[in-house]
Amino acid sequence: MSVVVGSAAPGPYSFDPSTTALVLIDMQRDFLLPGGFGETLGNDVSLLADVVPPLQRLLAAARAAGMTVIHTREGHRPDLSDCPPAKLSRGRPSMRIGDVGAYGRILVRGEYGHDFIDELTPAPGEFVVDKPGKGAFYGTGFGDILTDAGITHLLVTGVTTEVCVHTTTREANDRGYECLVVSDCCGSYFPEFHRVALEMVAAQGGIFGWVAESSDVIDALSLTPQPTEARSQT
Ligand code: TIU
Repeated sequence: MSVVVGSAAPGPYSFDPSTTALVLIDMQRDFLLPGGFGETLGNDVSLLADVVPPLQRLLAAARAAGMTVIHTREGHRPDLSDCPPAKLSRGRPSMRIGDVGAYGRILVRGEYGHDFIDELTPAPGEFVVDKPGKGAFYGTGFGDILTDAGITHLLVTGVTTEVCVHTTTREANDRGYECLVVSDCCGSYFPEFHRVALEMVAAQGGIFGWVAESSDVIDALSLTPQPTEARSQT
């Protein structure tokens, strides 16, 4: 059964929760916690903290509706063989990927900082995709997960709006997925980039997606019949 987010830009967004995945992009300690990679890049990580409460609410609503949930993590193998020089040398950070920071080796798989923040830990049965790049498709099984689950629509959330959220949304749209970017569930170290990145998604008639606030998505999801498991408990 499809539900509609009537307030979405550039126009109403219809989706069937059974063929829609909630995608949480890179809600990792390295990006969100003081002392992590985000901060070593010179960023004010407190700007990302506002994303957490609405994303927790949206995740709860998606779980209640029985939706597919996919969490991504940006990071690399301990030998950094999947981190090209073009990425390793990018910018002028005080520390680089693979260096030992406050939360272990920065953006290295298996390290404390690479893992998800405590508030948004994956539940059993949810997918975790480790990605070496900005987009969720490159070098991962993300595309196969979507195909195998019969997914046609994505609710895209996470950090940062203009980097990994944008790259993933663009890649997904090129592959035929209908994407809604949930505005208050995405965040950037640069408020202006966040605002403009959202405008870019919905401009030109929704050139690669839709944009809406989480409260309106949650309202739409509340109209979804509860999955069998939840129903049998009532
Ligand atoms: N996840 C993600 O967006 N990775 C970044 O490196 N983003 C920055 O904005 N730096």
